[in-house]
Amino acid sequence: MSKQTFVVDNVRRDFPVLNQLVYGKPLAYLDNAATTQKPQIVIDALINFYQNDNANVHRGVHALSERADAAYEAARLKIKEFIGAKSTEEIIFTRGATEAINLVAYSFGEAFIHEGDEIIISAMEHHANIVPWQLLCKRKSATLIVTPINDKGELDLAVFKQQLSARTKLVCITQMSNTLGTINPAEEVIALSHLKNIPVLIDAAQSLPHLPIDVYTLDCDFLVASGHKIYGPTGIGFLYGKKKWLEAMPPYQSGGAMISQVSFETTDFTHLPYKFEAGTPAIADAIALGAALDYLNRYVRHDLVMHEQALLHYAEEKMRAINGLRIIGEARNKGSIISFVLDKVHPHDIATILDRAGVAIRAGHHCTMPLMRQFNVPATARASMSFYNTFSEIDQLIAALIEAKELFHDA
Ligand code: ALA
Repeated sequence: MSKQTFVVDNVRRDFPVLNQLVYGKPLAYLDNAATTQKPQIVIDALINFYQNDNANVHRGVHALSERADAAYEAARLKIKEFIGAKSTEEIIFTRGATEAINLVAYSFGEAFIHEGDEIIISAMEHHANIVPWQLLCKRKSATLIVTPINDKGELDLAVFKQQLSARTKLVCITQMSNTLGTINPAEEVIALSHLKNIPVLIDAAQSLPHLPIDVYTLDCDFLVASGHKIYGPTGIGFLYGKKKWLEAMPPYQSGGAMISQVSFETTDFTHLPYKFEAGTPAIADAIALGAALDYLNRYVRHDLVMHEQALLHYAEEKMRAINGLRIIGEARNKGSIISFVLDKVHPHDIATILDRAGVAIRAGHHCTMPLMRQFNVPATARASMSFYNTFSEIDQLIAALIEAKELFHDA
């Protein structure tokens, strides 16, 4: 299919929510790492499903059920193709990246983690890629090992290499930090781990919206992502897993749809991917996630990435010129996320002042409390850009930041 030329003003018209005033100012939505806005095609997919096709999947023979089933499975196929998986059997729908990680922690953990084993994560992980492993280690008397990062927010690969051992049974690393924007060298992490036959889970919740990913080339064993961060609905996401692992793993949740035979004595489970999809799934949301991927496929991904990178560099340069502003996370390879602190102004106050200027950012620990401790800050303010953002929105952000600074410094 031929691709459309990327023109930011045209793209913005596809996202109705962007066209509004907040406190009388044009909305500059710069909280894309928390959740992205939805193009009309995604909103239409949700409406269309409930208006015309609503039925359960894998159960009925009536027309609506067959339509729902076909659209749900078409969405799975779109994900498979979007990430370059070999088969739709390797794509499990989940509520999001968090549930996908929990699935692996429980199921892979049940089968393959034993007393004395080690699981490696990095110091920049989101709580969703820390806590499930912590709980698993507790259940199994295993040990959680943390790979450190340097002051720029880059993974220490030399230490990582030393940490890999015969005890290591799994490596779980984010491909792009939601707080620092750091893009980790996932290929190297995976290659180093595979040299010792250690499987790797990649948290792509932040990277998938910003980087073209091909799981086949990447050769990761698992990859997780959330729909709402890639222009789809909330409450839907997926786990990619190599078939050899998914087949060897026991079910995570049990109930309807994941069985082939049930008696009161015993149950046989059905095949992939349904073995891991107990109960009625988020059907409309899965279909709308497929629509979000259709939307991205209209463009050359590289063009979207280049625009986001240009916004990132423009914003960073302007921010560096503000006295007393410190950017947290200065990795050489970064996605379009900027965490920062401003002398004498609490991040929550920054976010509140910016909000009054129509600029939406996030302030807090961003579900990365250990990272806040490393950088010795209680919280940061965070601006995160998408391809639908503009340079004038960055100017709006910078003007509001200067205003915030003056307000507090003159006080
Ligand atoms: N993980 C999301 C964020 O970084 C919620 O804001």
